[in-house]
Amino acid sequence: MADSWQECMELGISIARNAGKVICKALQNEQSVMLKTSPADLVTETDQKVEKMIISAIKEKFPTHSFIGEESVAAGAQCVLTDNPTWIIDPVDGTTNFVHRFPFVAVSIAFAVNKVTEFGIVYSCKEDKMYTARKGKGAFLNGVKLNVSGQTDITKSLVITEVGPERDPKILKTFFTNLEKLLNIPIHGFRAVGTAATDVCFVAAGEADAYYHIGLHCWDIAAAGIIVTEAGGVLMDTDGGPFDMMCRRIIAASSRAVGEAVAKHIRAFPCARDDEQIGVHANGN
Ligand code: LIP
Repeated sequence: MADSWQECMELGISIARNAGKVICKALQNEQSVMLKTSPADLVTETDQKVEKMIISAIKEKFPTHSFIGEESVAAGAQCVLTDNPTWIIDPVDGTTNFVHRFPFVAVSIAFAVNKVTEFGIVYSCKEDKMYTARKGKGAFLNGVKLNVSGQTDITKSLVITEVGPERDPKILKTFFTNLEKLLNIPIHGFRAVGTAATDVCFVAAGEADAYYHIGLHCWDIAAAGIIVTEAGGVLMDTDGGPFDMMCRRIIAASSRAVGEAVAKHIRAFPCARDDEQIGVHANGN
């Protein structure tokens, strides 16, 4: 059967690479920084410009497709995944890194049909690392096959997490309590890089053994999610249950054993699903 989505994936890769060039060029200039839901939830004109560029380039070829974009949702668009072919886009994953010129910034583009992700693309533009995966066809970094570490022992694991833009004292207390419990297992260590998409790709590449985060969004992890599963990893909710990209909770791990060990030691704070927050970003509350 002709691979009907391959053309979409090839277009997505080309668009991601071009978007990465725009981001890297913009890194040389001072950015006008705006705030979204908190004093640490940043957005720049580059985020908005790159998302518009990605969406218009795709619409030119596929005008009937749907879109979920971080900055479109922030401007009030609905964040609802339908059966229609849908592109899920984070134009600049790691915006705070971008503003500070911390060298981990990624373009994240996923494509879903009937609510199933067909492919994911994460382009870490400063590193020139193109992570890709097609459903059932493996995961790759610049064309080289990716495999998770396969680590099954949490006490031998390097774990990645992020605090995100939350500064609510109760949320921060939960974050640090979770981290303390994991460190006391003990795990080998933790890292926080500031871009969820790249964090998950580190697990896919076998460079870390687990990543967990509460409070991120579907656009942060839709693409990296298929990259880590196609690399042999597992995705789950932070309670160990089935992963749902709209529920804003994720564990990505080298093995089910490590993922479940993380789930056993952490608890989530309540946060509304992406598809229930219609327009919440628009007015920041
Ligand atoms: C970012 C995530 C990161 C998180 C940041 C932010 P953005 O996404 O990728 O993991 O720590 O707070 O949410 O907003 O840069 O696309």
